[in-house]
Amino acid sequence: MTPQAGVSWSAANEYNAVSAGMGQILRNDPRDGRRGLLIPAVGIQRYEAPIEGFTIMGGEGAESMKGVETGRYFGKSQPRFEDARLLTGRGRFVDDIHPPGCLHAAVLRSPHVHAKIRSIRTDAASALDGVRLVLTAADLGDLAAPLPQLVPHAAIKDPRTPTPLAVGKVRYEGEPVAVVVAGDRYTAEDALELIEVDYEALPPVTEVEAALDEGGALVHEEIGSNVAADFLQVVGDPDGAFAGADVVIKKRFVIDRGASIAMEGRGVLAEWDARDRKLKVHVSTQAPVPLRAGLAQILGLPEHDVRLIAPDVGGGFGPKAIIFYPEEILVPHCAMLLGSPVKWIEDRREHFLASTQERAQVHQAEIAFAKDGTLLGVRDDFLLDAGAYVPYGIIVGIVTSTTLPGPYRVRNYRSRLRSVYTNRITVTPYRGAGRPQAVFVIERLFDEAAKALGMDPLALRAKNLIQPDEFPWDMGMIYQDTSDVIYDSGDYPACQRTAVEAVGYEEFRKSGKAAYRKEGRYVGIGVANYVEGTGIGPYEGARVYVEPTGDVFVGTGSGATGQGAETTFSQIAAEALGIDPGRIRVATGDTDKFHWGVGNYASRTAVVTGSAVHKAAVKVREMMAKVAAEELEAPPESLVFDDGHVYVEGAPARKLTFRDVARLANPLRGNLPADFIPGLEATEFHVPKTAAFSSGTHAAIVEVDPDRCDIKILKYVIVHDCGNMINPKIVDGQIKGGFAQGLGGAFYEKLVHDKQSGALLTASLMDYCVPTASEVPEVEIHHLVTPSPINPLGVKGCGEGGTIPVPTVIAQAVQDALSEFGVEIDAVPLGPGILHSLLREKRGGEGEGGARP
Ligand code: MCN
Ligand code: SMO
Repeated sequence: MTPQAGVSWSAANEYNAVSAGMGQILRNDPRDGRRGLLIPAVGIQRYEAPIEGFTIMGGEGAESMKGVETGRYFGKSQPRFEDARLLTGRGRFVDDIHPPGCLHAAVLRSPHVHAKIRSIRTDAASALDGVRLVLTAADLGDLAAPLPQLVPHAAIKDPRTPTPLAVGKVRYEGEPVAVVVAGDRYTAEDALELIEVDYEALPPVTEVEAALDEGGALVHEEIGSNVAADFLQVVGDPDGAFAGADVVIKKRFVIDRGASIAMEGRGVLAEWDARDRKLKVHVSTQAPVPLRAGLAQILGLPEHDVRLIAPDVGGGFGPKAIIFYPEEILVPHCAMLLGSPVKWIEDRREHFLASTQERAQVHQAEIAFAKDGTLLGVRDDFLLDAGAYVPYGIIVGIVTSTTLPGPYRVRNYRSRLRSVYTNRITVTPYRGAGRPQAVFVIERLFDEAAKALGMDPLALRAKNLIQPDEFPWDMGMIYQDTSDVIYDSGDYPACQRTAVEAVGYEEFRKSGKAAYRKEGRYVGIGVANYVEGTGIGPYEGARVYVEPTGDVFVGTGSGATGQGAETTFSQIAAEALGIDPGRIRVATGDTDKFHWGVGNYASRTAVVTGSAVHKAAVKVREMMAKVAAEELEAPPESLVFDDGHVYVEGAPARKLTFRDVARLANPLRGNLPADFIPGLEATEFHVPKTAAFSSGTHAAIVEVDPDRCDIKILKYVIVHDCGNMINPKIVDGQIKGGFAQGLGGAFYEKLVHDKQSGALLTASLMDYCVPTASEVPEVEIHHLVTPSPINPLGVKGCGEGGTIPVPTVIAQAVQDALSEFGVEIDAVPLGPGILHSLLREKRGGEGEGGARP
């Protein structure tokens, strides 16, 4: 273990006194804090049982792959099984399901970002022909209570979560105020217009810095402040480090909000069987199992009478992992009241207003170096726009603060995070989840420090990278799942080197840029490193079962939103069992098929669910070996599992099919031993002790047109390390998709709000420009593989790495391209409008297309 100055929790406490008791550290005692953090308020995640009966396999890494023939299916670019369905229009999304007699819900949403509700009149709406039900908070009884908090962080003393329908006040534009159910959506929408709400508009709280002003408007008056949490992590002696520094760079960085814009919006379909008192709910969600547990609890039903199905989900990207949206309670409640199926499908405008968003942060950050370029310390004080509620605790902020040190030897670090309520839709993770901001801050600091030190920015980075022989590297912090931030493995110098060579950095610096200038072109280069904690806890599980036909069923509970889980989990089970993945069927998100798990977010399922699938498959293989060994009269160790057959090594003539073994394992007669267990079935869980840390470097050469203020990416290189790859083609797809979203958040997508009212002006795809195929260039991907030593598959996650450093790299390259103008880019996303005003400022009031330097 790399020696590190420990976390100075006392400093955090001292700090608490200063901040008048608002701040709280995550934990004083590691174990207490961990429990406090993990146990959700309503007991949504019942991880206790699996943890207890669980045998930890972590730590042995490749060791546990022994006895498993590796590389036949695992590691191959097997085409995705789900694509045949998805690409031919046979996917089954929530809105593809049409139960007979289904009614349709529409939600009345607040037009104000902040207002008191004086009164609501619904009689005209109720009287409209075809309307079956109109509900406001007053009609909800106990259900009008705040929704459960997903992650109750100790740092948030008095956390606020939304109520299913607004009670007395609305706190963001789009907040649900009433729900109408009718025979069709048109009628339901018409009825919404007949509901009369008397609002008293309140001053909006929209900018985090202004939200701290004394005497300003409060999102939650009863708290007395807009600060939801004030949280500090301290590593080593940051103040000492700064006191002894030769060069200190201090800057303010601003990252604005972005929206995830999944192709399929959210959707809920609830069917209530009044006779059997069973509820079936289809939800477009990333977290089917916790959602079921929460629904059962809130609606007062036994869990096994609630079936939650996440069918095909057309993108989740984070906001569908929130667990409790108002509609997810309202729709089942209406179905139970009416005894008919009820469906609600989010439209695009609703998606902009009522699906969670992320990114907005303001950092005051500083970095300290010795004059030889040795990194001494980092201090960061940042405000996070939390939106109106904090169901996700301070997860995004913790991820930012723990990601900021990146691949560098940051031995002295202080990170203060204030999570601030605003009158905006709630913030929860969105692909990258707090990391794009962190990378922007640290990488921009490095660039500015390099200038001050007179060093090449990449040489300065290289000098301070954690070296391959320094793992495990303890960052001295606590991660989002309350595990310690301990980097498990990586080769950061190789990542940077590979990217630098592939993009042609030296050549560009030496002559490339000047050559472009001669042609009158403004071209710049950007390079950024990142480290990403993936595969976090608490746990996932899997059930592997050999059908009587010899085919294999794999049940998992983490759901899937397009990542290819059916394919990769098949490959993992196939590898362990020795059967073609095509004969394996994977269930991802149906609580009738597997009812333990947490969800697909934080790039965690390859590591956590994947490891559970592997363990369960290995267990089933052992069971099969026992049965087959008896039949073939040979020791189990001598058996070969190959292409759905089992035979004794060297004697393939006499082989059993999986079907034979399945039948032998479930005999209809015979003298069975007292401890006999029928069938070939095993359930296993995986509990990661710490995250598995993926890493990478992105590098780009970008041309800027200073008149049109547009950019063109001439070259984009991604070096990516997610350990062993289950399916390299899927990993590439994840990286490319992530890159496209990163690029959107770097340059094209911008949520613009009205300055006065705070209302969103870009709530459509006409105004919020998601990049299309013409903006997204081909990327050159290089894989580096440093297997994770802390899970049996040696894998790390890859779902978000494509997104994380993109805004940073684009910002760097644009700044470099425009270096003659002296433009400094300390805010993202960019965009033509912003480039235009930056340039106009520098060109010194000479108006449009002013003088060149
Ligand atoms: N994989 C692999 N080898 C590895 C790591 C992963 O083959 N070493 C495969 C996995 O088996 C899985 C895919 O790559 O098929 C992504 O795995 P992982 O990184 O574990 O991410 P999750 O499955 O947990 O998915 C969540 C992640 C997140 S957090 C966001 S946000 C995001 C992302 O996935 N949302 C997505 N990628 C997405 N892709 C699609 N199509 N849709 C989304 O909503
Ligand atoms: S933002 Mo991804 O669902 O962690």
